[in-house]
Amino acid sequence: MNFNEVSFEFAAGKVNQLPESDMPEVVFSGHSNVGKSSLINKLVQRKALARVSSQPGKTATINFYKLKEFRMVDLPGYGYAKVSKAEKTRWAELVEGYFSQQRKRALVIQILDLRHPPTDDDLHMIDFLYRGGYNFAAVLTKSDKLKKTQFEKQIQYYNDIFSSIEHVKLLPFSAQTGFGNEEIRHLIEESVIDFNKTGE
Ligand SMILES: Nc1nc2c(ncn2[C@@H]2O[C@H](COP(=O)(O)OP(=O)(O)O)[C@@H](O)[C@H]2O)c(=O)[nH]1
Ligand SMILES: [Mg+2]
Repeated sequence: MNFNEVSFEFAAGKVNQLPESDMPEVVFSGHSNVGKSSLINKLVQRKALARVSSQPGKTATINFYKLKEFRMVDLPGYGYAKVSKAEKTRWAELVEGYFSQQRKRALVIQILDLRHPPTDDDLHMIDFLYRGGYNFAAVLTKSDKLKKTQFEKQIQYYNDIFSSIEHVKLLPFSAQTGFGNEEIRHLIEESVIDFNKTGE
């Protein structure tokens, strides 16, 4: 599957601005600063398709990137403490509005920081995805920051956390070294192919 022909397509700040869903979508969700933009850039081997460390708290949009066979949907990061209540409400309306639409969602990638336990917001999101029956996987990022024994301990920790959820895939990753990149691409490819076979 071609991951290199990619272009930014659209930023939606309101539910009624969401573009038509006429291609399989791969959705990226995570806490602000977890490394979502870095993951997206690494997958498509572009330095700055998704901006890294853009100012948190800036107007949150859902960004669409078009590839040959699917779209990447970059949800606004959540959990940034300094965001106003009004902005949090807007975030919730936008993201809930996105998920409430009938769309060609092939896969949701929930990004978590391998070094730390999931936050309450992370757990809320995971619960939402699980209950909603979405095909989702967890990418455990920033793995380069851990030494081998710590790495193994954290992988075990995350395995235990997710043990009650059947079939969820856990994928360790590092945007710095590229570790795990191939596995994530493979999962995306598989999910898009499966989606095209079985339809919505
Ligand atoms: N060491 C390391 N740093 C990372 C990794 N992924 C992201 N970062 C850093 O974490 C910060 C936030 O990354 P960014 O991609 O902007 O996060 P986003 O807010 O979730 O989009 C930046 O300083 C990145 O360079 C990783 O895998 N390893
Ligand atoms: Mg970002």
